[in-house]
Amino acid sequence: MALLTPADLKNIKKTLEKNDKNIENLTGTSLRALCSNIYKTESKGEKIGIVPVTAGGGIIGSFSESLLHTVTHFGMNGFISKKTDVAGYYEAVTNGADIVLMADDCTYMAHNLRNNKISHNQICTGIVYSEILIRIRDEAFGKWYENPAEANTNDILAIGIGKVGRPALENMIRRGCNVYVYDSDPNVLNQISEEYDVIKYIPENTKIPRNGKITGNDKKFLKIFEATPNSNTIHESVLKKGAVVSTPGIPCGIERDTRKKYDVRVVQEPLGIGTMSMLYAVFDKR
Ligand code: NAD
Ligand code: 2YH
Repeated sequence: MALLTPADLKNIKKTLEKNDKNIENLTGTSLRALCSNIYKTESKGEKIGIVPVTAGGGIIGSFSESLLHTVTHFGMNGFISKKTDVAGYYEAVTNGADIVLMADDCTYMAHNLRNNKISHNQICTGIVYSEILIRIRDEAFGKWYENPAEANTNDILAIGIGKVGRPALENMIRRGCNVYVYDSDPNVLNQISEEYDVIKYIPENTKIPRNGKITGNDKKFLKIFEATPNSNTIHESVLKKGAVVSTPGIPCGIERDTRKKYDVRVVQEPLGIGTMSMLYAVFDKR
C-alpha cells in the first residue's frame, strides 16, 4: 500500500484551490456542491476531530494539518487532537467531535458519531473522481467539438482497477457510462472484464499481448479515469484533443508534454477532494 509522503502534500493549499476551480469550470458546480449532490447530504456545522495515528509507518508530516486545512478551507469546523491514537480518539470525542477523521497505513476513514455513518477513503475517492468525469458539461468540450454528440462523452477509459478504481468503475456503470478498462495486471483485467459489463482495452504502448477478443483498441477518449501508483500510464495514443483526465493516482499518470500537446485538463490532488467526498458521505441527508 502506497503511503502519502510530506512531499505529496507540500502544495496542498494551492492544488486544492486550483482543482476546486477546475471542477467548477468543468461541471458547473463547486466541489462542495458536487459532493452534496452525489450523496444528497449537507453540512450542518459538524465539528470534525482529526486524530493522528502512529501505528505502522507512523505520523506523516503534515497529514493531519492538510486535513485541517481542507475542512477549514471549505468552511467547516475542525481540530487536531494533541494526543495520538486511542488517547487522541478519547480526546477528540470528549472535546465534542461529531465526526472523527483518522488513518493508519491501510485505512483512512471518517466516522460520524451522531448518525453512525462511516466512510472509506478509497471508495469515496473513486466515487468523486468518477463523478467529476460523468458530470462534465458538454460546453466544456465546445472549443474542440462543435457537435458534442460526436465527441462520445459517455465513453470513459478507466486505467487501474484496484481499491480506488473498482468503486469508480461500479459508479460509472451504475451511471450508464460505456466503460473501457485497462489494468497492467492481466489477472485483474481478465477478472474485471468477466465480472462487469465493460470493454477490455489494451493501449498501444503496453506489453500485454492483444488477442482476438479485445475490441476498440484504436479508440481515443475525451474522458479518462486513472487510479494507479505509477507515472506515464496515459499514453498519447488514447487521447482526443481537449480530453479531461480525472485521476487520484499519485504520481500523476500523464506527462507534461503529452498534456500540453493534447490540451488535456487534469483533475488531480493528493488528499482534499477524497476527504470532502468522505465527509459528505457521512453527513446527514439534506
Ligand atoms: P491499488 O494498488 O489497489 O490499485 C492500483 C491498480 O493499478 C492495480 O490494479 C494495478 O495493477 C494497476 N496498475 C499499476 N500500474 C499500472 C499501469 N502502469 N497501467 C495500468 N494499471 C496499472 O491502489 P489504490 O489503492 O487503488 O490506489 C491507486 C492510487 O491512488 C495510488 O497512487 C494511491 O496512492 C492513490 N490514492 C489517491 C487518493 C487521493 O485522494 N488522491 C486517495 C486514495 C488513493
Ligand atoms: O496514506 C495512508 C494510507 N495509504 C491509507 C490512505 C488510503 N488512501 N495513510 C495515512 C496515514 C496517516 C498517519 N497515520 C498519520 O499521520 O496520522
